[in-house]
Amino acid sequence: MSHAKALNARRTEAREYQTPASGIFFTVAKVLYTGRSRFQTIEVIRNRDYGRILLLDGLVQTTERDEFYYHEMLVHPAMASHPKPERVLIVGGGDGGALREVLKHPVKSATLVEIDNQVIDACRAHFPWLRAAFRDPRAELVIADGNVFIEKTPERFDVILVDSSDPVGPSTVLHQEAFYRKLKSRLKPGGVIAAQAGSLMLHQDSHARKSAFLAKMFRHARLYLGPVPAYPVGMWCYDFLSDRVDPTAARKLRVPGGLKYYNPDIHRAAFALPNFIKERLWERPRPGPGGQA
Ligand code: AG3
Repeated sequence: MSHAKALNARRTEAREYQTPASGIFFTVAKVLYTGRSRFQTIEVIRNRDYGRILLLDGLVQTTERDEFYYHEMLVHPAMASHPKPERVLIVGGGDGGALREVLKHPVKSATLVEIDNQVIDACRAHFPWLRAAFRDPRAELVIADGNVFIEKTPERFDVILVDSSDPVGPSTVLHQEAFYRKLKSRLKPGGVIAAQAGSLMLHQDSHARKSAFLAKMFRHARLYLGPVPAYPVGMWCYDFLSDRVDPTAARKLRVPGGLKYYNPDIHRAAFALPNFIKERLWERPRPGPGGQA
């Protein structure tokens, strides 16, 4: 769902209508890129406070100023709690921020599957970390629909990261049960999935719907939170999924140096949820001391 205004290279303001009645705006210091691919409209603008901003169909995907809040929280909880993450898959994330974070770990390979070549081109030109990440010999880029790639690939991964767009509109399939079944079948034993899950306030129906099937599919299916200032309402959700790795019991988190947001205290705190969201999640009954649920 996009409420974006038409593209205009001379525009002075970019607004994301997060709902038909509220949202966020940025004054435009410069329009750096506008394009329309087979899949979406692509814009990169510059704003005084947030630096370069990538918008797809009028929705803010990443900003120079706050991208590390999101990318570190999508990537490191899974990577730091997996005992030995060697093969990593990123679905989406054409701006390369998640890839850059994955490469801070001693992985053997990091495969990024992005549907829209034009997003890669726009980001290569305007987000310098993308070029740097692709120079790393461990990084591999595949231009394909993530949903189709995951069906066809013979590979198995230790960690799969889903850096999709919102759980409404064109990315909806990446938030559905069939997709998660396929992802699970591509995990190595002991593997972990982390997926961006949308806004804490705006996507509550999606959290409730997803948690109902995810809790049946994985022994550990946990929603966790982190702030992202330029995303809707500023508070973002992620799913952590694994049959073996319990994110809140991991004794040793392997945290790379030089991070700006994530650390072990943040990791522990991120899994604490407010009451209103806990009440909406389908929580798996846990066996009590006498064996009853
Ligand atoms: N990842 C999720 C962006 C969702 C933002 N939604 C919105 N502004 N309505 C985008 C890719 C970042 N690497």
